[in-house]
Amino acid sequence: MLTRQFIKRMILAGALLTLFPLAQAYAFIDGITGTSFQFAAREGRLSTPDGGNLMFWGFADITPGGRSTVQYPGPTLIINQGDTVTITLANELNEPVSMMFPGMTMLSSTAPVFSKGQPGKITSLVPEAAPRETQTYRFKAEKPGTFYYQSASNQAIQLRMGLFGAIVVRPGSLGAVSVTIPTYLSCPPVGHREGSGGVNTIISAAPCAKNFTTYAYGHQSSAYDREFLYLASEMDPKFQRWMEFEPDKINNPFDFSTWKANYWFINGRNAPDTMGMANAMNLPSQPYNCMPLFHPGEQVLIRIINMGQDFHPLHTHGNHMDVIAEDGNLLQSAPGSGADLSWEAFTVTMAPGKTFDAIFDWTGKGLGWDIYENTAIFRPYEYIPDHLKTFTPFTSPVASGTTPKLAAQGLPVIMPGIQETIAGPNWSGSPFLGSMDALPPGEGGFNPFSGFFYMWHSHAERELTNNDIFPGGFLTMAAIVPWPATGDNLTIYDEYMP
Ligand SMILES: [Cu+2]
Repeated sequence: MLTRQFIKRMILAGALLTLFPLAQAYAFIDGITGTSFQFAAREGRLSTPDGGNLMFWGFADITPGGRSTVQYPGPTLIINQGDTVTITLANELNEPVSMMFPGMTMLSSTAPVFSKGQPGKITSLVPEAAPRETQTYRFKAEKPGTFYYQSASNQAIQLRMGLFGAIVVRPGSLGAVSVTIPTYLSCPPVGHREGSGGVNTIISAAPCAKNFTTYAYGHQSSAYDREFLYLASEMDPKFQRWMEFEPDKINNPFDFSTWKANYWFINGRNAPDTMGMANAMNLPSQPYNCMPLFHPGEQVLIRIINMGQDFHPLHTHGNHMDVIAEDGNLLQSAPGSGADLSWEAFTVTMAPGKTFDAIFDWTGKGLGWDIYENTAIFRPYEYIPDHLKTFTPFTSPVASGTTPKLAAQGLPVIMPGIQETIAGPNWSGSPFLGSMDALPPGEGGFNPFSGFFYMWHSHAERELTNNDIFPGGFLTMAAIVPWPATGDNLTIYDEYMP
C-alpha cells in the first residue's frame, strides 16, 4: 500500500542520497583525532543565511590528510585521556598568533609575552608564532571532559575573529556498565541498530537494564548514547568590516564600546544553516552542523562551550537537561561519587569561556497519552502508565461566548480544523510519535520519521536573528525520532542516525 508516509520517505531518501554522500550524516560530533597535528592560522570567509558573508580568522588542519581548509570554529580535537598532544601552529596572518589549552597540562613553555619584551603589559598569555613562523605546543590531557583551545594573543580582536575550537577528551574505558531502567519505562532495545531490523518486539515489562559503554567523565553518571556539540560565538558585522576594510587601524582604531553582536553562531553556523548537513558543499568554511537527532529514552550528552564575548542562555524545549559537569569537572561531592551535584536546568546560561556537559532524555513521560498511539506492544522506553491511553486533551465544542481553556484545567477546548491550522514544516500531522496524518494545505512535510521536533535555542531572543532578520542565529531543532517499527524503511534512519 502506498501510504503517504511511505511515499514521503522514499522521496526524501532518494533526494538526500542524491545530494549528500552518506558520510555527511547528522547526529555526531565531527572532529579530528590523533596526537600530532599541524595547524595554520589563516584568513577565511564565512556565509550567513541572509545572503551575506563575513571575513574571519580561523584555524585550518594542515596535517597531511587533513581538511586543510580554514574553518569557523577551528577543528574539534577529539582525543583520549592520557594522550600527549603536539600541535605545530603555522601563522599565515600578519600579527602574532598563539594557542592556549585551558584545562590541559602544558608540557611546552607557558611563558607569557610582554609588550616591548619588558614585564608589564602582557600581549599574549603563551608563546606566539610570529607572522610566517611556527610555534609548537605540547600538552597532556589528564582529565576527560569538554574543553576548548583559543588564541591567547591580542584576544579582543583574535577571539572576535574566530581563533578558537573545541576539545573533547574521552575517558579511559569503564567497560560495559549496566544501569537499571526505572519501573515506569518499558525495556530498552537489545542489540539495536536501525539497519538490523525492526525493534518493536520489546514487550517485557520493567525492571530491566541497559548496558552503557560510552561516558563523558569515566563514571556511569555521565553515560550517554549520543553526543552533540553546542559551541556558541557571535559577531558584530561592523567590526568584521573594520577588520577587512580599514587601511589605517592604528589611527582609526575600532571603538569596542560600540561592539554589538548581530550574528549568533552554533558550531560556526547561523540558523537555519545549523540544521544543514555537516560538510555541506555550500559552507566550505563552516563544516559543523548542529541538529540533535535521537530516539526516546536515549541519553543525549550536550557539550556546551561559549567562545563568544556575551552570555548565551541555551534552552532545550521538550524537557529540562541535567547539568553534570562544568568547565571539564564532573559535579560530584567527592572523587568517584558521580554527578551527585548535578542540577536540572530549564536554561543553561553560558558565561564567556565556560563549558558545560548536560544530559537530556525524553520518553514522553507525563504527557498523559500513549505517544505511540494504540499499538498493542510496548515501544522501547515507553512510559508504561500511559500505554494505550487515547489522546484526549481537547473536547469540543465550546459553548459560544466562553473562553477556551486547556482540558487539563477541566475545561473544553476546540481543536481547530485542519484548514485553519498553521503548523511548521516539521509537524508530522499527528500528536503521535511515528504515525502521520494528513497535513494542512501548503505544508512541506520535512519530517521523514514523523518525529517530534523541538527548538533548542538561545533564550536571549534577539539572538534568534541574522542581522535583524528572524528566524536565525542561535537556533536549531532537536528531533525525537521514533524507534523504527517492523516494516519501516530502515535506510532513512541509517541515513540520518549512524
Ligand atoms: Cu523557546
